[in-house]
Amino acid sequence: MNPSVSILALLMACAPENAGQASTSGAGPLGGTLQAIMTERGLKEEDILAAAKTYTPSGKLDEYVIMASGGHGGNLIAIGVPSMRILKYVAVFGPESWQGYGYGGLGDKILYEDSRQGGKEVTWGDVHHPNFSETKGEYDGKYIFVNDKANARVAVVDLSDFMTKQIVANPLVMSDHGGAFVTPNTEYVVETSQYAAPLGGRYAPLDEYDTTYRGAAMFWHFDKEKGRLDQEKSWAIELPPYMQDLADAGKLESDGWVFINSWNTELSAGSEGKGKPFMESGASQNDMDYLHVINWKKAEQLIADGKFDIINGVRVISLATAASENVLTFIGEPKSPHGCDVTPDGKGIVVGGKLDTHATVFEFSKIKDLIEKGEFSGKDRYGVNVLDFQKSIRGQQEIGLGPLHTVFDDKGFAYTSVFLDSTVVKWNPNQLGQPVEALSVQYNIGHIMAAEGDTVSPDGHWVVAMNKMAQDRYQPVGPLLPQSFQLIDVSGEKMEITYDLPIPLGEPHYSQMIKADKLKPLQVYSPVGTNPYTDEVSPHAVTAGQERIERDGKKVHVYMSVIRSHLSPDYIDVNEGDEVTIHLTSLEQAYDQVHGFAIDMYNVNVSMEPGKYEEVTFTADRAGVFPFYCTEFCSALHLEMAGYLLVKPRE
Ligand code: RUQ
Ligand code: CUA
Repeated sequence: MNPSVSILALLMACAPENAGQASTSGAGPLGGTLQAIMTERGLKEEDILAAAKTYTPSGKLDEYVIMASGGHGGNLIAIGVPSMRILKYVAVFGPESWQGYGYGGLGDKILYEDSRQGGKEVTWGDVHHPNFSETKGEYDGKYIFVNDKANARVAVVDLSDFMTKQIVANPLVMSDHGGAFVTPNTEYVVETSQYAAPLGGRYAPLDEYDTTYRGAAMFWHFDKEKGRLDQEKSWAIELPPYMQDLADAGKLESDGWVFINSWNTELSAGSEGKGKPFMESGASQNDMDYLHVINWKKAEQLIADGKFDIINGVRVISLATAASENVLTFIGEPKSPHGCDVTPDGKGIVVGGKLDTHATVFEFSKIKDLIEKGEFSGKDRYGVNVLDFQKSIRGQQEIGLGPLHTVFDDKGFAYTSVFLDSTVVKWNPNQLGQPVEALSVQYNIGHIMAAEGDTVSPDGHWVVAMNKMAQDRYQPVGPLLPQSFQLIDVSGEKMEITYDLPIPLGEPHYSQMIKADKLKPLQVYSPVGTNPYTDEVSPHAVTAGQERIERDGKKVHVYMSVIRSHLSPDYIDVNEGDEVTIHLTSLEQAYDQVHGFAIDMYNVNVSMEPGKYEEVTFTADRAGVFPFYCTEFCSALHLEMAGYLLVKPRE
């Protein structure tokens, strides 16, 4: 729209009262009221325009869904676009009581057992980069994968019910960052290390940083039939201790390759207690670090040929093999690199630099050519071939101070987040030179995301600035402030901020935005008794009339049905010390008829969506009378949906 046309005038011209009239004098009832509200609230025309672009009337659905990392909240956040309404927090790496995740139900196995590494129980995660599953380079709406930087784990969230179905712990490294990136047909979910350490969780003093400390790129094989990562078919490549950072998988022309940046070719391990500089300056000495170029199709072949070692149960291509086979090659990248984003056509790789003013665009065809011809400019200290920087790049784009991440639209433009300048810079990766436009955002933007932005065909229209700071944007709520998303309309000639959304539960790192009609979520679990973790009807599910309590020595099995508005059986008599298992079946098949099941004082709490099977097991180690009840206001007689657990004391 031409901004010089008065929006107010337009609105009034459209008002039914003005139909057929040429006058836009502002006298009509709508115009009059709108004008009064604008005056009263101090709104400008562009505010009204932004509201019109994003306001979504009651009952209207959003066109896109964002799945955002919830950072150290350990969760994922589903957000509608353009309304920016928060739709759901999806519990992933930490317990969450609304979804009944981590309070005695079936999800506990995923959260507390499967995700253990070295025996420690970890109940939080630092979610970094969510990635949708892809088919032919397009989001297919089936799964989303996230990594946990803090504990080197990857989770699979099923988008049929927005539940976490699997968490795997990386057996090699202690922390990750370059994840969870998918290859264009979700053959693999890539997870690369961040802070180097001896692989497999061994001890070694910091003196051995250069000789013993290592990074790794883990290629988790995804079994699309089962919808789970297959640990047996997964493998890894050993990497130098250069602190690998962001990563991205090649697509189209560069399919079969993965790119990872890094920021510590200095091999700084901090002060080491020896008066050396902190990592902050120790790792910022060199003007260039190394972009890691990995030929994963070739690596897959090496694995098939048996050219691997086994570390902690994982097949690992050694650094020496990766180097000699050119499965791994390096190219210099300036300065304090961050962000590594492959262009939608797969031809370019854009790398930002936290201490640089440019984004560097690497040209895949040049890289491939140099590797094929064996034209290297040298080797790094670990024997990995290094390509000449100038011969590998398309060029460099002037951006501003501290470019980080880059996303793409449908018109061939790139949008880079610029942390220090607090701007979004629009530029053309095929026509490097002057940026097209810089938009100020509030403040210190980290990640940036675009509609369908990581696919081979981004949608354009919407870009989201994921800002790290928001000091004066929202009503103050104490020294810990929410993070801030700004929805930017990039469809017009100028970028416009249309909505500010505070994110009050963790610091998001990255997100993706999918066309809403690609998502086909379930309304109910069907048939009745479906175990959401197996997608099959549980052999322990009940139908109406089959409810019962069975006792086998000190083991008590309760087969309970859940339906408006009773839990059946509604009393459970056990002895102190008994091991109690309650098999719960929701007999509901009506959409949105959700119940819950909680036992007071026993830390038992599960969510019972229609048709769902759940199972809780606990030891009745506290004698007394414990009411249990339904936790969702499901019907007029919801309060009556309750019963008693009676635990008879030992003599
Ligand atoms: S990374 S701000 Cu947040 Cu995981 Cu670039
Ligand atoms: Cu069922 Cu409340």
